Order: sequence, then C-alpha cells, then structure tokens
Amino acid sequence: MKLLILVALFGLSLAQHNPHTKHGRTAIVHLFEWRWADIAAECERFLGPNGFGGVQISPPNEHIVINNPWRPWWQRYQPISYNLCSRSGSENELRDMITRCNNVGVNIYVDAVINHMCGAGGGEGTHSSCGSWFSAGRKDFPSVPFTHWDFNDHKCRTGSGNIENYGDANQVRDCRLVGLLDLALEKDYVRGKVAGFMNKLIDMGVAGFRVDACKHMWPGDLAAIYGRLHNLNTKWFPGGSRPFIFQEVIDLGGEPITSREYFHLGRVTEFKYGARLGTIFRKWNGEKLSYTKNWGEGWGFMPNGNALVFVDNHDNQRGHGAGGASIVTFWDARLYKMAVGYMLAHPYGVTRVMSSFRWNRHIVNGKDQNDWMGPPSHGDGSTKSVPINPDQTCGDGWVCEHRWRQIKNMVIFRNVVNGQPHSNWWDNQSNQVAFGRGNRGFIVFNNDDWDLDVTLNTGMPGGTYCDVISGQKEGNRCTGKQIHVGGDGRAHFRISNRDEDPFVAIHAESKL
Ligand code: QV4
Ligand code: CA
Repeated sequence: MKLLILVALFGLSLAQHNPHTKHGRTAIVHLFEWRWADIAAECERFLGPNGFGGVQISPPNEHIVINNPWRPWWQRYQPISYNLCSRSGSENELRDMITRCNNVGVNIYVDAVINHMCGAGGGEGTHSSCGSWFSAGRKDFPSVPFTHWDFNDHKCRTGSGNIENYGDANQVRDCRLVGLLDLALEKDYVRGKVAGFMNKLIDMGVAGFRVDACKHMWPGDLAAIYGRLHNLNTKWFPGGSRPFIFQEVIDLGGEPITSREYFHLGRVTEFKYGARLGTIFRKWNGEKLSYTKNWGEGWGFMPNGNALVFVDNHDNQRGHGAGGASIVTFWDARLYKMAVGYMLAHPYGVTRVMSSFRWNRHIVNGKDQNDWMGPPSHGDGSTKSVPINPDQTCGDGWVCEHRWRQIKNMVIFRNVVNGQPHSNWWDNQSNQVAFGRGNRGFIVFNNDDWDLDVTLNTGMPGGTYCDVISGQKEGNRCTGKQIHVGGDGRAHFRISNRDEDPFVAIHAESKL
C-alpha cells in the first residue's frame, strides 16, 4: 500500500514536468505584457501555423497600479487579488484567448505570482487593475480576502523585515522580497486561496504555470499547493493530465538554496544556460563556441528532464534578476539570433523564446535608468495593441523576436528534429562549430572573425536543401542559400564572418 502511494505520488509529480504541447511542438514563447486580445489573434494567425507549442502570459490577476514611475511593467508582480482583470485585459478576454489558442493547438501557461502581494509601501485605496480597495499598510486585501494574519512577518527575523542575506534560507523564504508582503503559505487557508486561483485558470483551459519567485517559497508549501491542483480540462487535454509547472529559481551556484530542492515538483528555470551562452557568444573570459561540444548536463546544468531554458528573460534583458551583462538580447540582434538558434537546435531542455517590447534604454555606470518602463501604451497608461506590418514584423515598439525569420524557422527546425540525437559534431577549436540532429537536421555556426569554408558530414540524406536562416523554402523555391548534400551525407559550407547572419541551418522539411 505504502509503495502504491509512493508510486502514485511519483507519477503525479513527474507529470508536472510535461508541457503537454500538441502535434510534436517543442518551444514556447513569452509574449511579455501582450494584451489577451492580441495573443488570441497571434495564436490563430502566427503561432499555430508556425508550430509554437505554447505561450507564457503575463500575470492575469489583479495588480497594483503605480503612477511613480509611470505604470512600470513590474506593477504586475504586485498582486492585489486573484480577480482576473489586469493590464492585459478582462476575464472575458482572458477566457476567449485561452479558448482560441487551445483551438489551434497552442497552450497557455500562466505566470503565477503567489509568494506575495504588493509592496509594503503600496499605500491604500483603489489604485488596482480591477479597482478593488486594499491597504498595504494594514495588510488588508478584502477582495481575496487576506488580512494581516495571512502574512509571514512574525516569522521573519531581519531588522528591516526584508530579505537581507541570501545565505540564510529562512529569511529568503519568510522575509519580504524587495519589500513585497510575504504570504504565509504554510496556512491551509492561504494555500486554499492560491490553489483556488490556479484551479480557476486550469478549468478555463490553461496548460500550466510559470511559478514566480519559487526560491522564496518552501518546497513543502509548494508541494501542498500543487497537490490541490485539478487535472487539465479534458476539452483540450487527455484525461488525467497534470498541469505543467515550471518554477522560477535563480541558481547560479553559491547560495544555500538550490534548484535541486524543486526538481520533484516540476521543471525549474536553468539560469546558468543564458548566462553561459551569452558569455560564449560574446567571447568573454576566453570562452569559445567549440567548448560547447558537451553543452547541457556536461556544463553542470540541471538534469535535462528538469530544465526550462532561455537565452534571456523579462528580468535579465533589462538588468533585473540574474545573469548580468553577459545576457544577450534583441539589442544585440546578430548575436541574439545565433544564440537563440543554438538553443533551439540543441536537444537540452524545454525551450522558451522571449518576445519583448522596446524601451528607452539608458545605461549609466552599467545600470539602465529606464529598466522600469512598461509596454507601449496610450496616454492613459493602457497597453497598445500589436500592429502587424506588411513584412510580418510588429510595429509600435513591439519587438516580436519570435517573428524574426531566423528564430521562427529555428522553432520549426526544433519540431522537425524532435527526438533525434545530437550528432556529427564538428569544430575548428575556436568559434566555428556544427552539429546535427540524427538524419533530420544540421546547423553550422561561424562566430570567428574569419570565414568558414569546410566540407562536413551532415548525416542527412543526399539532396539540395534550403538554408532556413538566410531565407526559407517557399513552395519549391528557396529564398536563401542552397546546400547540396551528397549521397555520402557530406556537404560544403561557406559562411563569411561578415554575413548578415553567420550561421546556416537545414532540415528534412527544407529539402527542395
Ligand atoms: C523598494 C525597495 C525595497 C523596499 C520597498 C518598500 O527596493 O528595499 O523595501 O521598495 O516598499 C519593485 C521595485 C522595488 C520595490 C518593490 C516593492 O523595483 O524597488 O522595492 O517593487 O515596492 C519584479 C521586479 C522588481 C519589482 C517587483 C515587484 O524585478 O524590481 O520590485 O517586480 O513589482 C530575485 C528573486 C526572483 C525575482 C528577481 C527579480 O529571487 O524571484 O529577484 N524574479 C521574479 C520576477 C520579477 C519580479 C519578482 C520575482 C517579484 O521574475 O519580475 O520582480 O514578483 O532574484
Ligand atoms: Ca516567501
């Protein structure tokens, strides 16, 4: 009996590692700060047709509204209640988006902020996205309701009440993260409110959650909350499907709290991945692309089955969170396309692509003075919708990295090579490397300051393939470079270090 329960629990927790993507899709995209109506349209017109597996959405619940600075993006990480009206839209718009995305095979993953409510200095009144009254000073949130009994302050032992030392696991979990009112998740009542919020979303059809600030929550409390979650809605998912859980834990080493403590609960964000990949593509600290032959667990990253990987995220693309200056973002577009291409070609982890908005970046002594700036907005602070230009790029300050040809085509590449092993590695002991994915795909990078000119074994069937980086296959024609693979699987590659994008990728479905 005991064994049976153990097996059941193990099976249950394992299931939370599965993103439940449809039709062999393998990548998700974070549509940071997008409105629900725009995401619904994007699922139908772009994400579904181009093989994206899912969307990470910004927090959908009621949040504080801040005037100074003016409507920062981070106001959404300060919950006021679990009512579903936010800067991205109303509950009806949210439901419509979930339905329409599910109907085209694109999953929705919710960013769940459950460690805290708003900052202690958040004041009192109805400056909240659904207009609910609250008092930060009295720790009173009647529309949940939470009262001062539901917060952790009595457990926190620091002078300021904030986390002061990340070397002390107790204060990291029980004190306030940058002054944010810390919820007492050991209380059954609080767990019930959080699980109720998440279950409402599951019943609406979401496929899972990015759980915010997990380092600041006890794994036991999270286990209790996840254990209360419903199975996914059987309108779109097989019976018995557990919600996909990926937990934000920043573990670059050197702290007592590690990612490992969360592995049994779901996947975990692997922050080493983007930090190291950025250092490699920037060629800092003597790093070389050729050193990535054993990329993945060989680099000390977490086990493949636990990892959620990304080149940059909404925090570290603007100096918040972790990773520092090595992180590559859309601001360094040429390096960024290569780094994202590398990630999507490589079998390690569940991959997340970032989709950003532009802001007036203004770096003084290494710090971005405008790191707070919210999404493209109208004068009243409401978020602008995302216009699509005739060339398929986005307007009005939306970057839409996920629509860049090179990135979109590598999302398709990843789907085409899904399940195939990392194979046929080649490098020049510097920054020119190539690898394949069985007999389904092959990619070649030149991040050196000289040309690449080499014949390689691709492992692919003979034929002419269209490079999906410099162009793509359209009908029976190729708008980019053509690569001729001989009957022996060998092909000649020439990549100038001055090419617009110094990498080439071919796959089974780009064969002409
Ligand atoms: C300020 C002072 C505090 C003071 C407080 C008083 O800094 O010392 O006690 O006022 O009220 C914003 C402001 C911050 C302010 C705080 C509370 O930037 O200056 O504190 O609000 O009012 C995002 C932003 C934060 C922002 C927060 C809430 O990054 O700047 O804080 O939203 O609006 C660690 C964690 C990791 C975290 C990462 C950023 O381990 O979990 O830091 N990442 C996630 C999210 C991130 C989010 C949060 C967690 C919090 O990805 O976007 O923080 O939900 O590494
Ligand atoms: Ca906490």
